[in-house]
Amino acid sequence: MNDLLSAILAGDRRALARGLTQVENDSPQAAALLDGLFPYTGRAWVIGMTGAPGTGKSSLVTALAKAYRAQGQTVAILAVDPTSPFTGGAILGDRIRMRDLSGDKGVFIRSMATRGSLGGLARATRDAIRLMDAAGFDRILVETVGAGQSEVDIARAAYTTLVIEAPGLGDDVQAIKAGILEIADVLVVNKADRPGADNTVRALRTMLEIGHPASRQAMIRHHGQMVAAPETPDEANLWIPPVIRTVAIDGQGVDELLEAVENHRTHLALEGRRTALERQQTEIEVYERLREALIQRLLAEVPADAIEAILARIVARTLNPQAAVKALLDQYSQKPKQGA
Ligand SMILES: Nc1nc2c(ncn2[C@@H]2O[C@H](COP(=O)(O)OP(=O)(O)OP(=O)(O)O)[C@@H](O)[C@H]2O)c(=O)[nH]1
Ligand SMILES: [Mg+2]
Repeated sequence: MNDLLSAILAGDRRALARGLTQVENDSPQAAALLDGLFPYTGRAWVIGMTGAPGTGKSSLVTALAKAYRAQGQTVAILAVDPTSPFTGGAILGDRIRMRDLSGDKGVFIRSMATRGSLGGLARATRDAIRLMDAAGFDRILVETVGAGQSEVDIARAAYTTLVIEAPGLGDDVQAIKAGILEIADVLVVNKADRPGADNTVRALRTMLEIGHPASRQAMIRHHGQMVAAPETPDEANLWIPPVIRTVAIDGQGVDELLEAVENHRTHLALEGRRTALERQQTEIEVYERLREALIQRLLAEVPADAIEAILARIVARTLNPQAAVKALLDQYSQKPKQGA
């Protein structure tokens, strides 16, 4: 295990690939590996990229990776597919799309599919990012299809989150899901070569104005005239997500996109914002893990037929779910032992 650990820290790609497989399988070795690696993480900049199917995420990941390589940064790519239990067709397409990157030792590409629950995928994603981080990559690009919870999970593992839209996904405002503004640090309108891109940009800007008060300076009445209100320190502190147009297939706008990501990175580096973000993400992760661990610990004590009996009673309306949980906790939860 120590060999694998030191090989990953030394940037050995095969060791990294093996470590990632263990993380994906949630093996006991993976836990030991992560224990050893954790002190060496926190150096890479993690960029989450999410959006509806086919908006051009993989093409954009490839283009962004190339732009970072041109700057001399190393890049690891993690393609997370929450919709499929197999690394199937989409990934095969990505291989072709990302083929420009193959053979470059400064790029590492890995895909991960759902094993078991979505919660399991979120954990595996975080852990995979940590391995890539410890292996010394400067930038980690994490692609996931915008499928509800998964994009929020990715945002919780990334420092900068890009939300990718494309024109022609139906009604422009309808296609842009609510809640996206909360997770987007940079909004990308890809396929800007296609008709309708202007409408998509406009729709996003409108949503930003409604959702982000600081994105339009407040107007106040002053001596009978409407003038811009002075910025409050709080507003000056806010990051307003820029809207960037790209054409991933020919590289248009990719430099601007890279600049927006790096600006966000600089923004977070100031005034302890990054620490605050990490504190927030850490809290979520620790509670998630705690919840999972407590449930597993409890269920390890409860005989399976006892659970079955409880479920049957609830269905028969002779027990309600709240009372069932209370009874389980009363009967099985470990009380601190005297002297322990
Ligand atoms: N015209 C045009 N086509 C693009 C652009 N970017 C990507 N495409 C095409 O759109 C299709 C989907 O691109 P992908 O990069 O696979 O999109 P994706 O979002 O990763 O797709 P999934 O991972 O399946 O959700 C491919 O045929 C790309 O060649 C663009 O800027 N303009
Ligand atoms: Mg893709």
